[in-house]
Amino acid sequence: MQVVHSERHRAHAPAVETYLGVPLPANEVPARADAILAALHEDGRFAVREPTEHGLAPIHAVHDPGLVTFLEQAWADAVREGIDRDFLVADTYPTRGLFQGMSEALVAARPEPTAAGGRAGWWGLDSSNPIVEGTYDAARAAADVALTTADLVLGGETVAYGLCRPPGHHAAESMAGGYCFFNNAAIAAQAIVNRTGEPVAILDVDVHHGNGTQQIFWRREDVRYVSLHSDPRRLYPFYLGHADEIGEGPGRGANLNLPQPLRAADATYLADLDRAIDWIASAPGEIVVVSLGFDTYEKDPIGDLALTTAGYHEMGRRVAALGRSLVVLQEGGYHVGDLGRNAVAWLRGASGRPAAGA
Ligand code: SP5
Ligand code: ZN
Repeated sequence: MQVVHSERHRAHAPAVETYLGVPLPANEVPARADAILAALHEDGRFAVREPTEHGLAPIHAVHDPGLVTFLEQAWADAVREGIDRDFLVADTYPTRGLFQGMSEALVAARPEPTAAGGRAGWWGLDSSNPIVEGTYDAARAAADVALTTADLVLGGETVAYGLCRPPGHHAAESMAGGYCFFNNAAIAAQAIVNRTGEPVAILDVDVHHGNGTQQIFWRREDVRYVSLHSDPRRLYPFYLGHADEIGEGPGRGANLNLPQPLRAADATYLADLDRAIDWIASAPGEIVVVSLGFDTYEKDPIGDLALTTAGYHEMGRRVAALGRSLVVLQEGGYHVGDLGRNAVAWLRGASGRPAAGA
C-alpha cells in the first residue's frame, strides 16, 4: 500500500495542553506519527513517499481565508505582544450567551479582535488546542499529505493512506479546535469532487464526532458524511454529533451520526459500522475518504469506547469490502504504545491481508 508522510509534522510539537484549566502533557504529539511510521516499516509492505505541494487554493476551497491568516500569524503576533508562553490558547471565546438577544446582523458585524488571545477564541473552539511556533507549517504539510493521498487514488490506487498530523476533523470552515487546524479530510474530499465531478462519501471512525467535517458539508448533497463516535453528551466536542443532525437544505439526509454507548466494544461498534457502510453504498460515488482514528481503542487515554486491535483489522476489511476506492487519512489515537499495531491491523484489513503473517 502507498503511504504519504511528511517529516514537517514535527514542527507542531506542543509539550503541554490545558485541560479544564490545568496544564497536562500534550496528547497530540510527534511520537504518534513516529509510532505509526515505525510499525509500517516493520511490516515491510508499505511504500512511504513525501507529499507534493498543493498550495493554498485547496485549503481556501473549504476554509475561511481569515482562519488561514490567523493560523499563519498567531505565533508571531503572540511573540510581538510579549505573550511569553510555550503555546498560545484563547483568553475568551465568543460563546452563545455573550450575544443573547442581539440581532444576527449586529452579531455578524462584530469586528475580529486584534489581540492574539482574542483572535484565538474568535477562530478556536476549545482551550485544549495549543498553537505553537510550527503549528501552521505542520498543518499545511498535513493538508498536502491528504491531497497527495487523494492524488494517488485518483491515479488508480484502490487504497492509499495519508499519515496526517496534526489531524483535521474538528476544524470547521472558520474554526480550529480539538488538535485540528485544517480539515484534511474535507480538503481531500472537496479536491476529489472538483477533479471528478462525482459525489464522495466521508466515513469518520475517530472516537470524537467530526464536527468540522459535518459543518463544512452540512448543506451539501455531493459530499455525504457518516460518523461513528462516542455520544457527545459524554465526550468532546459535546455540542454536536447527535443522531438528529441530518443536514439541511440540499444536504438534508446527507449527514448520518451514529453515537455509541459507553465502552462499546467490537461487536456493537461493527454492527453500526455495517449501517454506515450500507448507507454509503446506497448512494452513488466511487471514492470514500476515511477519517481514521484509533482513540476508539480500549486503552486510549481520552476515549471511552473499547475496540481491540483485532477489531481494527475487521473494520478495515469491512470498509474495503464496500468495493470503493479509499483515501484513508489519520485523525486521532493517543495510546502511543499500541498505535502502530492498530494502524497496521486496520490497513492490513483494508488491503485484504490477514491480521498477522506476511
Ligand atoms: C482529533 C482528535 O481526536 N481530537 C480530540 C480532541 C479532544 N479534546 C479534548 C482533550 C481532553 C483531554 N483530556 C484528558 C483527560 C483524560 N481524563
Ligand atoms: Zn478523536
